[in-house]
Amino acid sequence: MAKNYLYLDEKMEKLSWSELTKLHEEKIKKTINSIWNNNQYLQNKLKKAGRSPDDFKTIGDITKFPFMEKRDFLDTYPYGLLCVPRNTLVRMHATSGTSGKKPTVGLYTRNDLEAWTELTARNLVGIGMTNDDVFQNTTSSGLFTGGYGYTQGATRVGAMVIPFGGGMSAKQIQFFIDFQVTTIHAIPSFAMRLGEQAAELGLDPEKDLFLKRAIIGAEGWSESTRQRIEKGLNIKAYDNYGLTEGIGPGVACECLEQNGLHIWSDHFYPEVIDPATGELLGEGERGELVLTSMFKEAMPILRYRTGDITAIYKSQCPCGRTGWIMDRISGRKDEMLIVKGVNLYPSMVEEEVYKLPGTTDNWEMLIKTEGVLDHVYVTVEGKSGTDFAKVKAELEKLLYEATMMKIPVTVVPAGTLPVQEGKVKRYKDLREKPDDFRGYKAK
Ligand code: DLL
Repeated sequence: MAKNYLYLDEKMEKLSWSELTKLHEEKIKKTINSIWNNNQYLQNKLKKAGRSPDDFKTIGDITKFPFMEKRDFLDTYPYGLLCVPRNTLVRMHATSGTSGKKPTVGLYTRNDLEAWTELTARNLVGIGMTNDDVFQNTTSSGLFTGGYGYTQGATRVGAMVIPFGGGMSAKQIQFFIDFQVTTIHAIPSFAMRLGEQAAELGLDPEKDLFLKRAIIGAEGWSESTRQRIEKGLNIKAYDNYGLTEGIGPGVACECLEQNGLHIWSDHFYPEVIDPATGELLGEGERGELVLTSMFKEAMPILRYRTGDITAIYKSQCPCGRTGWIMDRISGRKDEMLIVKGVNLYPSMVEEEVYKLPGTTDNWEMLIKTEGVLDHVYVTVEGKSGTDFAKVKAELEKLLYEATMMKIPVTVVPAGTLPVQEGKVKRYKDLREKPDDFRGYKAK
C-alpha cells in the first residue's frame, strides 16, 4: 500500500542539493561570524587554530576549523558559550551528563525555541501525526529536552497533548485507554516497560488500545528492541536523535520508511570523522558524528563532536526528503570496547538479547580486564517457566555469531536485576581505565 507521507515544511524538507549547499555556506558563515564577534572563549579557540571567519568561503572550508567538544561545554559552564546578551534568553535545559559532575546546558533565545518547536513538530508530522491525534508524552517536562521539546512540537502540530511525564506505567496505560491516545513519546526502555505493563494488565493492545505510533530515542536501542516495542504495544516505533548541545530532539528522525534518520539538513550540517584521528570519513563510513548548527542564536555549535557513532548518506528515501540520512546510532565512542581486535558496542549485545522470547527486558553487561585482555559477561533475566539452560546456550551462540567473541551468559530469575529509572545504562565498565578512549580502529 502506498504510504501517505506528510510534511510540516515540505519546501525546506525537499530542498535540492544545490539549494542546500547555498544555505549551508550562507548560514555557517553567519554561525562562524557570530562565534567570532560574540564569544571570547570561542574566538580564542579559532585564533589558537590560526583561523578567522575569512577562512570560510565554501562548504569544503569547514574542515579547516577546529572541533568543539564536550569539554568546551563543561569548561565554560554555565554561560560561557553564549553568543547573545543574557537578557535575550528565554529558556534553559540540561542533560545530567555522564562525562562529569556538571550538567551540559542548552540555552535558548525566543527564535531558538521557535526553531526547536518547528523541528520536533517536523519529526511528529514525518511519522504520520496530525491534529486528529492524541499525543502522550511519557517523559517529564523538566530539564530533559525530550519533555518540553515534544510537548511544544506536538502542540504546534495541533494534536491534543497529554504531558504525563515519566513513570507510573499502569496509570499511563489507563490514560491511553481513557483519552484514546494514538501517539506517544518515550525512551526505548520505558516503551518496553509499557508493553510489559499492558500484558500484565491482561490487555490486548490490538483490541484495547488505540495506539498507532511512538517516537523513541534519547538512548541507544536496537532493531530487536524495536520489534519488542512494536509487538508489545501494537504500534510502529520510530527512531529520533538529538542532544542538548544541538538543540534537544529535532536533529534527526525516521520517516514512515523506518530506514535511517533524516538529519534536518537545513538546520544542521553533519560530518563523520574517525574518532581516533579526526580525519573526515566518506559517505557510508562509520565514525563519530560531528554537527554544525545553522540557525542557533544563543549557543551555536561549530563542528561539535557528538561522541555518537553512525554513518551518513545522501538521502534517496522514497518519502522525497533530501539532505542527509544517518544510520541508527550504534553506540558512543566511549562505550566501544575492543576485545581481541573486535569492536563491540552494548547495542550489539542488546540486539541479540531481545531476540529470545523467554527473557525479560532487563539485562546487564559487565566488562572487566583480566590479565591483559578485556572480558565481557552478560546477565539476563529468564521469565518463569523458561528453560534457563536453553536460554543460556542459545544466547551464547547468538552472541558468538554476532560478535565472534565468547561471552559467558548467566540467566537469573525475573526481578533479580535492579530496575533503572530514566535513561538506562545496561553495562558496567570495570576496566582499569574505563574513561580512556582506546582507539577506534582495531590495531
Ligand atoms: O537525549 C535529546 C533527545 C530527547 C533525543 C528525546 C531524542 C528524544 P541528551 O540528554 O543531551 O539529549 O542526550 C544526548 O543521547 O549524544 C546520544 O548519545 C544519546 N541519544 C539521543 N538520541 C539517541 C538515539 C537527548 N535515537 C545523547 N539513539 C546523544 C541512540 C541517542 N542514542
